[in-house]
Amino acid sequence: MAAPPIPVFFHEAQLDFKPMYEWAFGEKIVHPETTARAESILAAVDRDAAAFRRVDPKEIPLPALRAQHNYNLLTLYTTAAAKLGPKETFYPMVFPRLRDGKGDPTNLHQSGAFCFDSGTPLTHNTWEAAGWSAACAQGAAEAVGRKGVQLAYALSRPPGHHATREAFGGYCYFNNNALAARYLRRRGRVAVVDIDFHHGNGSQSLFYKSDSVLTVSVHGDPRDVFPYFAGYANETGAGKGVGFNLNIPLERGVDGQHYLRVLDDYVLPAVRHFAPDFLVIAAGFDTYTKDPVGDFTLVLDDYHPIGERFGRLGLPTVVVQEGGYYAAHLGRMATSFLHGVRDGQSARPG
Ligand code: Q9C
Ligand code: ZN
Repeated sequence: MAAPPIPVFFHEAQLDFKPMYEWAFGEKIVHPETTARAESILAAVDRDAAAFRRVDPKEIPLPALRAQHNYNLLTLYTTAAAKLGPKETFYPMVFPRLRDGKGDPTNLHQSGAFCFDSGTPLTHNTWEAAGWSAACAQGAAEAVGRKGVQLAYALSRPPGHHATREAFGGYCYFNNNALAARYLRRRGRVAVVDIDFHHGNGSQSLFYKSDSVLTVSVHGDPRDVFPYFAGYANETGAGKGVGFNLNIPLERGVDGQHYLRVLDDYVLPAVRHFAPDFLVIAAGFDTYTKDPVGDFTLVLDDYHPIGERFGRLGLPTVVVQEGGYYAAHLGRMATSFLHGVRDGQSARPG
């Protein structure tokens, strides 16, 4: 029996957000988190109508955002929407040493109180785009949690895994994959596996004290790459969450064979041992060899077998889009990966 098409959650308003540039190691560069990324994925999905169907998300209920994020963060985004013109962009510049959530979210000059890096701009439609991006994750989680869909994909853009309860950063404004996990947690135990090139510091922090959500992240060694201050192997959880966070930092240059071995030897056994009811995959494709930000060396053909490994876990699965900046091939990476998950799910048991 052929598997039903995979729902792809996406809202057109996510295309209106256009971060312009970023300072990277002294250079002013075109911002890597472009609309072309989403367009590449949409084109690949539309070319493959037998496997995918597009779904418009419903607006995410405000209480769902408020349950996860400091209200000041929402106010800050609506402040940007109200105060910035369509051509304006605002980069936080002054960061108080302690981010205790104190600052005036109606004053953009204090936005550094709710932000941890200088590459994540506010514009007049950050709120709109980030809200719909979160809605995609919520919609995909509902499809899996409530409607019994085995695999759903949130084409979330801007991405989310760096966003914490009270701070944006790393191109992320709301933590989309954590919203999906939070939704599913009401119905069972959830494993969040983050395969973006960068450590999922936001998702880690949001579930750090939880024993009902396992967070696992495989990423470039934070001694050398963003987010620098989190992602180390000795971060294993706190309180009753001790043992429910797993970080696997890897050296630069890791290839597909090495990556699959890490999944087989560490990631999949940890997920199986946890025995979750649901799987959320924070799927970044900045592990690609041509990616301008990441420095692993995976090739296009690696993403199907990676997806297949996760599919063979036989769990209802939400895939949430994270990074991946080689836009021209991003659609092929995302769709190969999703085909892999689906093929793994239907190959099971095996
Ligand atoms: N341009 C995600 O992949 N900037 N975020 C590094 C080099 C931060 C990446 C500087 C990279 C954040 C979701
Ligand atoms: Zn990334």
